[in-house]
Amino acid sequence: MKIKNIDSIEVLDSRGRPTLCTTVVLDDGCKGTAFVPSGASTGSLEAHELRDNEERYGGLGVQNASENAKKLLEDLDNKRADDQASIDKLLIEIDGTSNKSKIGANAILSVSIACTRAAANSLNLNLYEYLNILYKKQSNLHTEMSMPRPMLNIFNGGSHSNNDVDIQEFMIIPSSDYSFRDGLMNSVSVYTALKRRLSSNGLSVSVGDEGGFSPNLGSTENVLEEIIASIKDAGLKHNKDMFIALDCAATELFDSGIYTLTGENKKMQSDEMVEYIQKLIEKYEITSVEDPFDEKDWKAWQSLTEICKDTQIVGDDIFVTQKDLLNKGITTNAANAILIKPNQVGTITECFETIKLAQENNIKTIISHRSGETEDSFIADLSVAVDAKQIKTGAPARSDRTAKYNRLLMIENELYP
Ligand code: 2PG
Ligand code: MG
Repeated sequence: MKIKNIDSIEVLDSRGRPTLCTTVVLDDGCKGTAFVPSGASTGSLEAHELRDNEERYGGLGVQNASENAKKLLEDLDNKRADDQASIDKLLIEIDGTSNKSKIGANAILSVSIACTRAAANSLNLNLYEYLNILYKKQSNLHTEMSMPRPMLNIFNGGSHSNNDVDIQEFMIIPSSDYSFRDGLMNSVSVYTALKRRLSSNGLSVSVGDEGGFSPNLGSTENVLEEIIASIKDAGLKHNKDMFIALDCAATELFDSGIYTLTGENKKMQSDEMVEYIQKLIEKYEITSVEDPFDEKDWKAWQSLTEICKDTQIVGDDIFVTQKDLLNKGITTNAANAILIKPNQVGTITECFETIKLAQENNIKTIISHRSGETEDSFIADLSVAVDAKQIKTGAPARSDRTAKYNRLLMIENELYP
């Protein structure tokens, strides 16, 4: 299974922005194709997404990245596709920068993922089975595959919408008492109930970037009230059948030491923001909060993690899937969970290293999509393969999001028929 060709073209993501579609071809005729996602609320230390900055597509073209991906054949020609660690090491060395800015993390990730798919095809294994074998080999852990609980973003605010809601994501999480398929079905009932409520109140039911509804509701509390009412409308019990999670994406709300919530006319210092989040958690029995503070406001992170011990405090922009930052988070007790986004770090091997570090230190893992997605469902297989237990991949609507849920339904049917 030696690499014989790499092809890469510019395609579109769910926001209509260019992204890469890269195919690795092996000498035995097997192929693997990967599409790269793209974020809107990005952490400053994420691996670099190479854009052309030319006139076409408003500067967002990825023709240079696609040329770079194809050129990688010069170094990868004849290398075994199942030697993922060596391939990723080589990709990192060829780029040579600390944030993959020379070749572009988008080019590198597309090749890294395409190799895993090509190798799985060559070995005649399901992608999740192959990734599980690879993860066990690279991490030295005895990882059993498992179905994740989905975190479904049913209401979009922040930079994923143009409404007046400041918090970026309002998510529901079905109870682990349910199978994946039943939990997803319950989640759809809540999504549909919310649509009905909004519609009957004369509010818009058009959706934001991740498929969640996005009318003007002003305050965070108004949205939470609607979601809790929708859980009830669906005949389910909040905190028994269905749980609530937030992604505040607070780096976007922070400027010169102040958090600004325009929807509720609030300006807060760091310690006031800690109190605000703590009150939300208590009043609305929220079980998971992602990026409650700016990526550099480590003190606030530590305070909340200390105060709200039973709540999942998830680091996204603060860790950007990188093991050194997660290490700092572990030693300072800044969070108790991490979001894993392959394109924040750039190779599958580095992703695995961060997941291993989390799992060995009792940090919960959530495999995540980006707000700009494609039909690629790689993260569904990844979440099963590394026993992540949670996946965040948007509303149960729009094919860029349902591609992942549908893939998980197929995997569940194979693993637990
Ligand atoms: C997030 C993500 C995905 P984006 O903040 O967690 O929901 O958004 O891809 O825009 O960073
Ligand atoms: Mg986030």
